Amino acid sequence: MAKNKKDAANAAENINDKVAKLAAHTTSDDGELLTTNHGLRINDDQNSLKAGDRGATLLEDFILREKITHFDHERIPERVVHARGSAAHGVFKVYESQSAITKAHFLLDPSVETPVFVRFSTVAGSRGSTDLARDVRGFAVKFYTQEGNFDLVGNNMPVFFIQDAIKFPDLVHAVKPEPDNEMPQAASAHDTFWDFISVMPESTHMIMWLMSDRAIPRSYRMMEGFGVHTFRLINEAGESTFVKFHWKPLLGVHSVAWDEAQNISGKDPDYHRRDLWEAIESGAFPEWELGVQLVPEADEFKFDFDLLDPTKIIPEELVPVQRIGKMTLNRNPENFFAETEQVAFHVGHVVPGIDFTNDPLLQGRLFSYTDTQLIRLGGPNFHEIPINRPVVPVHNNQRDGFMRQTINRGKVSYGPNGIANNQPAQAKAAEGGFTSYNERIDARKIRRRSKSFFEHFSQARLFFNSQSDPEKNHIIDAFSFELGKVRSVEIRQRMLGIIAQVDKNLAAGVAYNLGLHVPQEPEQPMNLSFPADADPADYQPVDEESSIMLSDALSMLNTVKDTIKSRKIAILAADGVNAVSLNTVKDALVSGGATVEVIAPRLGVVIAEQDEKIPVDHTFLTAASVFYDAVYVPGGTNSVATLEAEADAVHFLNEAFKHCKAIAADEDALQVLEATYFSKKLPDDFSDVSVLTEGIVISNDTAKLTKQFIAAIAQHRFWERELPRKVPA
Ligand code: HDD
Repeated sequence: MAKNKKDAANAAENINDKVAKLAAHTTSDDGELLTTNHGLRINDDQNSLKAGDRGATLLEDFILREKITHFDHERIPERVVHARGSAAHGVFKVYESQSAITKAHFLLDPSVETPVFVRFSTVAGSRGSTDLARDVRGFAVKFYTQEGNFDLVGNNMPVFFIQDAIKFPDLVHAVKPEPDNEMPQAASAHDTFWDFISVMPESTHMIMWLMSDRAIPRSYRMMEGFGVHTFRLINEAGESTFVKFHWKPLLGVHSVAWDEAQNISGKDPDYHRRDLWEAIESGAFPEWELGVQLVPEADEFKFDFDLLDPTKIIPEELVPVQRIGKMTLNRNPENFFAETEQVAFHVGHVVPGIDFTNDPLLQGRLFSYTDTQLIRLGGPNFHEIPINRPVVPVHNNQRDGFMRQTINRGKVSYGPNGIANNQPAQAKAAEGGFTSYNERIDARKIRRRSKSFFEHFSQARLFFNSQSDPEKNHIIDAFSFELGKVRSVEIRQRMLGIIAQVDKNLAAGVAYNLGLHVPQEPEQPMNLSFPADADPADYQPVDEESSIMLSDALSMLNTVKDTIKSRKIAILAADGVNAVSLNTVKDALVSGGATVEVIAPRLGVVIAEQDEKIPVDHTFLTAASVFYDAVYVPGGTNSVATLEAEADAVHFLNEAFKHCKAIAADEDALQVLEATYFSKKLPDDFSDVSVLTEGIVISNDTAKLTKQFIAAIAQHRFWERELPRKVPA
């Protein structure tokens, strides 16, 4: 049967072009006259219709009523989780055909550029909450493939809190603000969360990730992503391979300090949103490689954990991550609401060649995502919202419902049918028709969990053991902060019992800060998550050793540290600054891809020693060291004298030092550094300072300073500065 005109047009153009398809729905008001929603031109949009110029407003004023009514309905329910987020458009390309393992079209042809839309989010906070909460980050990717949409709805942590989706509402209720007083916002540091966790030992591994610096990323652009569950890839021959999906950021995995995160939350709650937006606007397109860990079907039971258990990783040392393609985010959305807010992801949106496993968390998610959109986006036609539409045409017998956009022609809305030649016809597998993997199932109906899911500590321990000393200290601090905010001593005590199962030093460090003792044995029963008729003893966690003791991939210490691309550097200056060194350093940083901003006591310009006018980007009022990755103080007698006497400038440097950032200064700006508390840590002979371990560069040789400063910034942070313990600011 002949395709309709629109389909033919789609086939003729690049069918994969989501940009063009979205363009059909975009509009601009440039040069246009104001109208009502029905196209009537409006003459006066400043005054309502009244009975006399001092009289009451008339009900007749349909223009006023339309405008106010629309406004009254502008909000939709926020996402029940992941409400706070930001998104971007981009493209994905596979490096080479993956036909040996999958028939998914977008993973076969390196010349195909698949459009994507990616939304990053926090989990617990409301839409307007801070980006820098200690939280998991959502990492949801919609691939608009030529076989329909594939959504990889993952997080920046590779495991999850619970093993079965039936516990998800409990988890979310526990972590969200407490129901009586709606506090605290976007924070897990409260009684209900830790009460729940303290009787759910299956959460222990995830909690280790959540208490690590992974929960406070420097940028969305510097986070890993994980599909979490084990999925399946299916090739043309129908063979299945188990797969874990990874996103590896080309800029490496970096985090901020907790003190810094809290500071940013007050000074710029949009920090991650702004960072993503500005990076893309400036052409510094964020990139990730798609990685896969592949496990042949025959090896399903080869591991000391269950592949179906979402609280377990497959250590990269056991199964390496193969990088098979690259995603580049290259375009900001046109409209936050229409795109970022209305995008609807669903873990059940797969394409032929990708399939599910029986992970009970994944299975429950398959129900939840469509269901939630029905209330959030107001009905069953949310797939027609432009951002959600696939790039391929949709043909089925689904009809009607709130806000239906498609005008389906003809009489037939059922199948099979004779009137319309039994169209739309089902697609044969050879035509791309989806068929589920033919997994053999021979089982009794049972409401239970496999015993292979009962081991909860070995990978939590593997994670902790694999961290560097500063990372371990951060985890101790994070537990101490979170449990310190918990009011119930009982809950604190129970949690100590759990973390003592992971590592005695960890528990001892936290116990010390809480003024408690590590219990000899955890409180019993440790696990309250078992059925009414069960024997609690059968539900106690089993503790086994992991088959590997350390995994380098788990520590951020080992991440990419070879670039200053897209880092933000502050230059502190005042009138009389040495323009030559300022410009030389600035130019070198900018050509390395960094953004450089000049911060001075007031806006406008600073007049340099050489009379040059240097534009000022921010003052100490509008900027703070927590917005920057590194700081440089050029020389110049007057500038140095002003900055030394400027408390905010000194504080800026103290804080940058506290947060372990690279700091550079001309030798003749030393006076400013001497006003800081860390001056006593500076050696008399600066050539002694090992730039790469301490991150402080002081020199009057600008070429040398620039080179060393760039090397230091690329290291990101100098956490060793905190050893043995933190430094004040
Ligand atoms: Fe979920 C949103 C990721 C378990 C139910 N989830 C949501 C988003 C991400 C994830 C990134 C935001 C998507 C967006 O940006 O719009 N969720 C995960 C991961 C999980 C997970 C990685 C475990 C591995 N989720 C999970 C379970 C359930 C849900 C077990 C329910 C049974 N998730 C939802 C939801 C949300 C959602 C209620 C809220 C908003 C939405 O779906 O569109 O359906």
